[in-house]
Amino acid sequence: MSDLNRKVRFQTSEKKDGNEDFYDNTDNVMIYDNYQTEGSPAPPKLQDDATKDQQQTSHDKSNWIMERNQLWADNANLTSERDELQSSYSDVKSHNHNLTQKTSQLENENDHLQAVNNNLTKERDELQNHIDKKTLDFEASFETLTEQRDELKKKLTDFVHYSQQEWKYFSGSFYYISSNKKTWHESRTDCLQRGADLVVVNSREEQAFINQYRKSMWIGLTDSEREGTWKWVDGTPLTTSFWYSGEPNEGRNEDCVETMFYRNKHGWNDVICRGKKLWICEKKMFL
Ligand SMILES: [Ca+2]
Ligand SMILES: [Ca+2]
Ligand SMILES: [Ca+2]
Repeated sequence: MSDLNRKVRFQTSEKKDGNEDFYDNTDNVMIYDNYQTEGSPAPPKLQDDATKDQQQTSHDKSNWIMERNQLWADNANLTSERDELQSSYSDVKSHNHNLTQKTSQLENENDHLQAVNNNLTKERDELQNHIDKKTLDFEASFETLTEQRDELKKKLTDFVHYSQQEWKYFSGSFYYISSNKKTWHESRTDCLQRGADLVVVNSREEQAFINQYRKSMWIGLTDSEREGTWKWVDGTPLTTSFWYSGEPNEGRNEDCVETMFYRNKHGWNDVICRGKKLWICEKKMFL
């Protein structure tokens, strides 16, 4: 510091003697910078030093102002940068918050979709099981229907066939009445060859249907297996009978039965099986 180096110097060149001049010349006391002792080179002239000091001070002041201005400018820049960073930080923070919310929403949506997917999978499996069961049911039904259709086709074919052969239809059966005469066994064989059998009389109505032909004909009833035990050709026992008055009488080993039209009356009669008579076949249709 230049202030610390200031010393007092007298202008000895004008001192003549003693202390009296000392006081007279106190007005000439000058302050120097960079004082040097006696014998050193003379200090610079006062006028030059003052000017230099002023110039230095002015220069320092100018520098300080410049530095201060620079610092203000730097401060302003830093403040601006800080504000920008603060703003950016806020944006990032806000963005991060939004992302967190979005992530949370997506997780919720994902959970919801997972639940929906699970439900749909379950429903699909149930539907698949239902479809599989229905398919099996349908296949079974289809098989049954196919069988029924085949049966109906066969029945229709039979119906057409027996109709064309001039068989007579009555209450679920076709009937064939022969035009020639044979033994009971030969007659039954003929019916079997036609896909039928000798008639089994199941009701009064059926007997009435047969009576309208006003003929004597073999029917499918016999006691040839066991005397007195009448049995139809389909294996069923006799329950409802329409015997002619006085029949069955067994006569001469009479084991086969005809439905007889005699003296304007209808009824059954047991006769020997080897006699030759007309016969009537029955073909059940089960329509
Ligand atoms: Ca019958
Ligand atoms: Ca008999
Ligand atoms: Ca008889």
